[in-house]
Amino acid sequence: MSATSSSSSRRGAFIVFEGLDRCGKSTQVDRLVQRLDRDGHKARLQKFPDRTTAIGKMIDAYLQSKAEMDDHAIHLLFAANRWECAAAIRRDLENGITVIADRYAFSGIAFSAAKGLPFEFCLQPDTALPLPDITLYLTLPPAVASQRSAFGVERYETVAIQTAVREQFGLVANEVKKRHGDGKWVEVSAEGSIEEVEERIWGLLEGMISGGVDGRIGELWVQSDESR
Ligand code: DGP
Repeated sequence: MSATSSSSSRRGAFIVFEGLDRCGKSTQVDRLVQRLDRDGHKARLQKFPDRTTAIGKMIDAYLQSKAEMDDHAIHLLFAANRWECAAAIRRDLENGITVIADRYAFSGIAFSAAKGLPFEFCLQPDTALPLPDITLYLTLPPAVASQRSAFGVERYETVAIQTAVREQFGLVANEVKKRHGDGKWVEVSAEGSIEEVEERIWGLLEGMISGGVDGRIGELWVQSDESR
């Protein structure tokens, strides 16, 4: 993290990246964080799941198929993993730090609903987490993602699962737009070179990051007066 702040009175932006496995999301998140650091912005990367905590270690074992777990139980663990990071996210945003999350509650819903859990059940445990100011959903056809290196290493990396997850992400997008407004969920094509995708993303985020954000941090799935 760098030492200078972009704005003193406005809070930091909470930016979430979502997408199917191997869509290039983590590469883009890393490049964005490096770019902000180079430009002297205060920014922090938050990966979900955060595999470093006690809960994160259980999730990691599950994803690597070293442990089995009931679908509901693992869903709640993923949500608990986000809750244990929520206070730090809120604090950083209030201190003018941009927080960039690699996945968030939207993956939680999409992956668990794709396994057959009821959508409403999937949505509940993340209610009132910090609301992202924008979620960029990187799009790539599952068949293209499956050609990328290392696809298939972890539990969810099959074309059938990724196709089902993509369908659920569509429902999640509708829910975000309905409850929080159209501008909170933006699709970005992840096709093309790494540099091309990076510029596409930067074009969408530059204003919000350099200007900071006005107003209080919202609560996920809780409709405020502004979003009604
Ligand atoms: P990643 O570290 O970004 O490769 O994500 C690990 C895997 O975990 C990926 O297949 C997506 C999945 N995942 C991420 N968050 C959640 C969640 O909240 N619930 C479920 N069921 N799966 C998730």
